[in-house]
Amino acid sequence: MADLAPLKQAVIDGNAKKVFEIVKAALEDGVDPQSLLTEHMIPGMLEVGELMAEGEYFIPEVLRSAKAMNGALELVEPLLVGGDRKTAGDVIIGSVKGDIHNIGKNLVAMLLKGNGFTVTDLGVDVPLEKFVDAAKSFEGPVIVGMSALITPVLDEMENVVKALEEAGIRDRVKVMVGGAPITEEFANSIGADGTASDAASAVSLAKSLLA
Ligand code: B1M
Repeated sequence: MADLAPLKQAVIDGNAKKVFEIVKAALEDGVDPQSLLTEHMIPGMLEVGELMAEGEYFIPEVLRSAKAMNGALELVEPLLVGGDRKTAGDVIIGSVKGDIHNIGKNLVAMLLKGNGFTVTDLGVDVPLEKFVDAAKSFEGPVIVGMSALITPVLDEMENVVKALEEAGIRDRVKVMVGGAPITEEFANSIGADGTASDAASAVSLAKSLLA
């Protein structure tokens, strides 16, 4: 049986090889991929955030951890995403303009796909026109999901909501926002339709928004 104890520390150390090997061995042993994320890898990234806030870690160290995490996510993704099935709905997702964090956004996209949603991932640092154009390209209901991890970019979420209104498509577009600094109050204040604190809750929210 794969030894999972060192996985969190390997993420903190940014040891991509070790993270990849532990995750690979665990998956071969039949360990639940979601528990690898929620019990080991995400807590590792959160500790990296604390080390960054304390001035112990700087960008190079944080980037190493992010690369280690993203490398192993490639192993986890096919298992979370699963095979073909009827779509549960369409979701456009991206990290807003000015924000290049993508780990949380990628996890949300992965879990949505795993739950049958068709996901258009616009990537990071996405200008509002891209969100609006993508939403316009759908005729029926669609969710626009925006992720933000840093407070200076939060206004951009409100700008996108306003731009969707100005484009005359707000009535058929649901807006979902998320990321560490996002609160329910903030989501309400910008006119979003909902927020979720993690990827699993994002799936439940997406289901309820399109129900
Ligand atoms: Co940055 N960074 N970072 N960083 N970084 C944070 C966010 C920070 C909290 C660290 C700290 O100081 N403690 C801080 C933000 C402070 C603030 O503004 N409130 C910070 C800062 C300041 C910065 C820079 C400004 C640093 C600098 O340059 N001086 C810079 C900004 C760059 C930019 O975006 N313009 C920067 C850069 C970076 C790296 C590039 C080095 C790297 C990102 C690499 C990458 O993503 N590929 C990085 C990282 C890794 C972090 C921390 C350490 C980890 C983020 C992460 O991956 N978390 C982060 C500390 C922290 O968050 N505690 C930090 C794990 C991930 C699974 O969680 O992303 O929260 P999270 O996603 C969750 C939920 O939030 C939710 O579900 C996800 C899964 O459970 N969720 C959604 C997310 N999106 C959602 C969307 C939804 C629904 C739910 O619907 C659409």
